[in-house]
Amino acid sequence: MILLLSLVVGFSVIVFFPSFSDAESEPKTFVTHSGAVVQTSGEIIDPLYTVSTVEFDPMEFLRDFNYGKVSQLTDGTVLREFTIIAEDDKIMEVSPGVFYNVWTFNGTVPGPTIRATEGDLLRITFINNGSKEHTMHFHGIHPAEMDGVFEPVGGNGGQFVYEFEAGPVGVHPYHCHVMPLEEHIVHGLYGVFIVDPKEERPSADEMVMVLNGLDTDFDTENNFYAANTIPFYYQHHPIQINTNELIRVYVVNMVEFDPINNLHLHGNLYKYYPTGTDLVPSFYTDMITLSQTERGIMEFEYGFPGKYLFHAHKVEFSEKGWVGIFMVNDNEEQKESVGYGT
Ligand SMILES: [Cu+2]
Repeated sequence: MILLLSLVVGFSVIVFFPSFSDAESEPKTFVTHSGAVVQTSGEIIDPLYTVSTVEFDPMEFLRDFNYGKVSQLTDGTVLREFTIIAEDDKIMEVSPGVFYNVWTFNGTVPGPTIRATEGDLLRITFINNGSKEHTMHFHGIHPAEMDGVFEPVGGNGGQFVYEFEAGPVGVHPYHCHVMPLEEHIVHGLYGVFIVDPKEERPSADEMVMVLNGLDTDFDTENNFYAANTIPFYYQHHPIQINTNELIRVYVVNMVEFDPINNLHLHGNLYKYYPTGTDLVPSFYTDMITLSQTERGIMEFEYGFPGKYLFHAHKVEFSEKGWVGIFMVNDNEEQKESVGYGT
């Protein structure tokens, strides 16, 4: 009997081993975690993987703030309602010819920038249309059961309603908090949560920059870096701003794997408010260093028109995509044209 078994096993190895070797150089067919049958010819997800694609415009994301559906409770509290839908089986062309399986909140990486005023009541209906469990974990102050850690939301339509008071004032990340955490974050399940002070900050041209990295070959090292997901985007499409106009950037570092990231601005210095929690700046500098989920608010004005770089001064990151340009135009108009929190 043992002899017979050995013969069968031996025969199987001889018959099947060559087919494993051949398969390495040919397109492989496999089934994704949501059941789609796809083909890929390499170690990275390539264009043959076309389940559904994500369109993302970093220029639109830059100044896009989602204030939710606003109403007022009987006690006068402002209620802001949001619906956030998670998915985990889309791809995005992050650089010409480079396709990446993104996990998204409301279809984009980063997810929508959620914005409220301190003391508002937030009601976020979270729907998980992915195939894995996901959550929304907000940095900030809220009850334990609203923390998005111990209440995993099942896939294929699972729901959870997060409800808490917006606070403290500042800029905070939100992200999925399901294990393995690194995997859920690096695929794109994160976004920015801004809490404005009750007395508004001065009018400014406001924008959001999420510093992120893309591990497109799944070796736990980033292959690309960016401000707002697409490497080199703001270098090829400079951000148009005006002279003598206050610029306010909400910056959040979501890079994983590398312990630090940083941001250097050319031809200028900025006031920096770590986490945005204080209304008095802590630094006046041209360089900040940020670890995972560290964030803050930068404020500056340019007096001279022209082209100015901003980038990681960790040169490896800037050479792999984390670099952009402010195109400073002469501002003949008065500042009345600038709206707060546009
Ligand atoms: Cu998740």
